[in-house]
Amino acid sequence: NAMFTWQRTAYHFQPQRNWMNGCAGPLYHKGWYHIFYQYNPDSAVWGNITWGHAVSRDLIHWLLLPLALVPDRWYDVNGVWTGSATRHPDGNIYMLYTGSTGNLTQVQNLAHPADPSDPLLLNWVKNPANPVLLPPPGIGPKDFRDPTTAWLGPDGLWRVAIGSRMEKLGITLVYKTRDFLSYELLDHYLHSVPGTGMWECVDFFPVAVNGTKGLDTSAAGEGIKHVLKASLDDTKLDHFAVGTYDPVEDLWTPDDPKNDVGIGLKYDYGRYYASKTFYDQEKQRRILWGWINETDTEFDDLKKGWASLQTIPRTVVLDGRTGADLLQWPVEEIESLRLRSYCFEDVLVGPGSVVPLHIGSATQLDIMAEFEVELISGKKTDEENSCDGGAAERSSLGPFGILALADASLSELTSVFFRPVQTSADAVTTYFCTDQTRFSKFTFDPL
Ligand code: DQQ
Repeated sequence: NAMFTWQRTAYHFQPQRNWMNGCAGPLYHKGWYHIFYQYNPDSAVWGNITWGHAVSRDLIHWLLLPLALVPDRWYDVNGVWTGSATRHPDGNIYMLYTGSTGNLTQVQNLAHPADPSDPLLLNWVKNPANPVLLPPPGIGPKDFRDPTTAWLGPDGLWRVAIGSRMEKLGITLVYKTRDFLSYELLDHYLHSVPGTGMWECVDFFPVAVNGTKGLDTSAAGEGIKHVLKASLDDTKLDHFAVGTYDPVEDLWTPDDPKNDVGIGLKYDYGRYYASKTFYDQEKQRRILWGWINETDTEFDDLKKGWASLQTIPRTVVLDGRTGADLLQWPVEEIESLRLRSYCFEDVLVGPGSVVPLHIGSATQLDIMAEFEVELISGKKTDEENSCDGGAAERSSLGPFGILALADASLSELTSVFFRPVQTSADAVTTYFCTDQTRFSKFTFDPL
């Protein structure tokens, strides 16, 4: 019989074993990048959610540290959930996080490093005033979670946003605070979008209209746009929109209502959820973490003993070409992992062909590919289709892409491909797809 072994990843962040979901409180402090991550120390399925903690000098190589926050109070006994860090001018770090209480009510709690001068922020202390925020009237006790990093307003008060819903209306509540202990709920939402349901893991951050530098979360005013993002509980997809924030009225308005939060652009069209950004004040970057949840079953996860990854962190800037989208790119530190590279220019990929690219053997590949497609103007249009047909279904212009993890006979492979669909004589919609129906899930070690 063959010994099944599931490949572990080589360079995506994951703990040694067990379940991980979205990150929390990412920050840069005294020479170290910190990630806290929701973790189940006891099993490879969600539960007993605790904050794992790791540090890195380069966002690529990580050192696992002891658990930072465990569910050991009545106000977080059913889980230390998503939270965010605010680096305060007083030199302290204010960590707000959601606790799931004994009766599964979601409340917000405050924690601080025991010693803010410790570069590793090893020990954390929960504020005796916890919980500092309870679900307000009209908000469901299980619809009140995931506080954002706070930002400073022109009145000298901090703002914190928390996603929620009213029926199917996705909403973002905003609280004002001076001390992170007592809060005033604003009498209006920062923003809301009908039909989008519960907004999890809300993120709200400024981006520079010109240039590629990241901005501190409190930046506002001329030459700045604000991104509002929500993880939609109903669809498990991360949506964002670019808009304009009025820091006096505490109102955010999408620049393009057709691309509002939850109905327009997504950060990523693969497995990607519960993302969160932080401002890297060392290199003046806005960095985005995303959680890659599994596509296999709980049985598989228990069998292999681990579940989920974090994406390679990405820098995020406004797309200067349109001012209406974001450009994301893996942090430059990832290039330190590249040992050798091959470049293939002007490879012609004819219809129905598979063109092998000979690179010798490799265990991990970082592939950058550009495809040029010649439009056949005036061609009959394809009926609108998407990724659903997998890599086998053809449209007039594709699909084309990469066969990754393919064995020599091409019986096992993972397709990553583009499918342009000519929806009218000169308009094309392009889908970016993966087809995992024939992917190689095991490596066989025949005994
Ligand atoms: N996961 C956390 C919540 C958050 C959800 C609980 C997003 O705080 O809303 O593990 O996946």
